[in-house]
Amino acid sequence: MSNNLAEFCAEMKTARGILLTTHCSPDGDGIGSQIALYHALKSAGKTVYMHNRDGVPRIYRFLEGSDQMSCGAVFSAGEVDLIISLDAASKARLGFSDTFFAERKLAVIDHHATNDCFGDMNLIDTSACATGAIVYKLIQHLKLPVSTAVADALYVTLLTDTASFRNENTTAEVHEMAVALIRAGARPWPVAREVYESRSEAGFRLQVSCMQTLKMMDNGRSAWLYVDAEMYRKSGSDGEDTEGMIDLARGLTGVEIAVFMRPGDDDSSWKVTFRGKYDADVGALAVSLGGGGHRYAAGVNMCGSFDVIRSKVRQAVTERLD
Ligand SMILES: [Mn+2]
Repeated sequence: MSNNLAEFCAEMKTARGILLTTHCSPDGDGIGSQIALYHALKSAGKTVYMHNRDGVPRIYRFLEGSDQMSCGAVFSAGEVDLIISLDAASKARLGFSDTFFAERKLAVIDHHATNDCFGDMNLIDTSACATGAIVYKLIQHLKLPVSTAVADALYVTLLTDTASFRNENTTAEVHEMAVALIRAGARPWPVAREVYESRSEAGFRLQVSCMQTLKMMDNGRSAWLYVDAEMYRKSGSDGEDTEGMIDLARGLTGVEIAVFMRPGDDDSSWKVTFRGKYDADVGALAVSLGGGGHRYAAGVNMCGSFDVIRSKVRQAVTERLD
């Protein structure tokens, strides 16, 4: 990775305008990585922009600089010659058309094992617990300051991609990085309050309806939950309010694979999310259905009716548990 790191640094130094982006339906790792690198490069005097297709989820809007993020299918707010993609395993996951990338160099920073190296330059470290951990190394390599704003944003990437320091990717290095960030000014309690203790009443009511959809399959080895458009409408909630619901299913004893379904971006598609707990590799499961992700957390967008998709997924899950 070190050679790539040097190449990345050289490219960033010569770039006139840098655009930082992440995948659709961004998570804490994508948003935190964008914001951390934004502040760090700004402090070096670079012209930097942040943009992603869907914007900043409500629970991450407390991060300083999040109001500088633009969103939508196109970016036209400034001149850009280098795009840096953060935490996206494929170009398609960014959700932009080809014209978005025209005449702009594309650099990729990511930690997904399924990353297909779609950039002109690729900084991929599959051993990193979060893309934010790679961004941290980059910032250190560039000798840029880790301000409180950078520290909070990077802390969010660690916290969310390790599921609060619980997942198997929680190593001594992860805790060491967390210590360094806290010493640099990251605030664990205010961050945890914003990320995990700010569910709206509408979101809570959605969770109640979602929990009623629980189905146990494969002799209790898989647990299934979903929300649909009607539940959103009744409770006054949206897709952002589904954050963390799949973990309720994985938390059941004996469950090896948890599956969560919610409406996709259009009427004819569904987002299917997977969590694994023991041996079953849900990353491979998602890939077999056309998606991607990690060994214990993955997902796929599928077109079709709820029933058809569910039976397809059910078959794939059962095969995976054989
Ligand atoms: Mn990530």
